[in-house]
Amino acid sequence: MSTTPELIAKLEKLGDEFLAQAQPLADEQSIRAAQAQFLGKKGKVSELMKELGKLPPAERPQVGAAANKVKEKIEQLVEACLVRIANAAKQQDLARKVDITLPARPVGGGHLHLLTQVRQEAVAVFAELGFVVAEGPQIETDWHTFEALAIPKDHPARDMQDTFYVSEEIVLRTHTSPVQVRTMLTQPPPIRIVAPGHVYRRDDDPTHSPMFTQLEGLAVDTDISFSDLKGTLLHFVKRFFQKDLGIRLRPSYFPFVEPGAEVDMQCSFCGGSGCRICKQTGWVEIGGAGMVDPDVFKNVGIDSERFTGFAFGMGIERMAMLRHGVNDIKFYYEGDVRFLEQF
Ligand code: 2NL
Repeated sequence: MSTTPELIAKLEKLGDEFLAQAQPLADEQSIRAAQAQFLGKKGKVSELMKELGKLPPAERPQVGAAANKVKEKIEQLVEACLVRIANAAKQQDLARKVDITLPARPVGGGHLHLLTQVRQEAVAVFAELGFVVAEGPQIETDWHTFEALAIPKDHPARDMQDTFYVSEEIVLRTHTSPVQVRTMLTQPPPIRIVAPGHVYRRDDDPTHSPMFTQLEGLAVDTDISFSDLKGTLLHFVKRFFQKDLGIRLRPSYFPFVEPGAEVDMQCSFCGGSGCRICKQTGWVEIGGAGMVDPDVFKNVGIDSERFTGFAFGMGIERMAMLRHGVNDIKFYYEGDVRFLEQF
């Protein structure tokens, strides 16, 4: 049983005792535990205060005051300890060594899509020959897409199976020919244009996409001949593939040309000796061509007695495939960076 002065001395000692215990602690959790050990319900201060009842009532306030003082002191020490560990953590963070001489992680640079590259390269070859780029709407009238090109109403190309109809008279263009039609309607010969762009057909399988990219060409002048067509296509193939490859024209039918031909070139992979790409034939088809049919000239108001013209069309996806060995059309549109970044 303690006397009042003894109890006060014991209380006062608790402050130093707490300090000694908390000083080496380095994390908030253990400081809070120490705090509870001194100030909690069953803590050291409460323990001493149990003796208060045994003192003469007149002396009790003195002891109460001493207890409050030591509680306050311990609270302050807790605060000080928390500030100390926060500062220590900050110092540790600041002292962390950063090697600013390390090379930065490389940032992958973007580039044009393969089809855009191929399209620009093809256009550049025709530009050297004096062709200029013409563009037009992808949502077209039936007249510009079919009627003007002498594609009759019952032609298979107009089949619901092939054409996306927006309405009875409006379609998604199935080729870029309406661009040439619009040019002929608004611009007198001589005309030398290439029309690259997206076209749409109701096809979707491993070798067909509902949207793909075409490049068509048109030359109209007073004395354009079939040999001009052949020379233009031969020059294109040699220049675009940077190889001395030959072409051949096989008679074929398109409603808007007469005569019409399918265009083959010697296989750029094997040079004509036969391989997987050309199915051992040495030749690959790259498009179609022909002399503009007089009916088409009539539809756009060009005098077919004075003017002749050639036209051709090819697929950009096919050009890219022959240039880079891409074996599935879906790679062009999937946006897989592992494919795209190779080009
Ligand atoms: C192909 C076939 C071709 C044309 C496109 C054309 C355009 C007008 C007049 C006459 Cl305005 N012809 N274009 C002619 C022959 C063939 O394309 O296989 N394309 C991928």
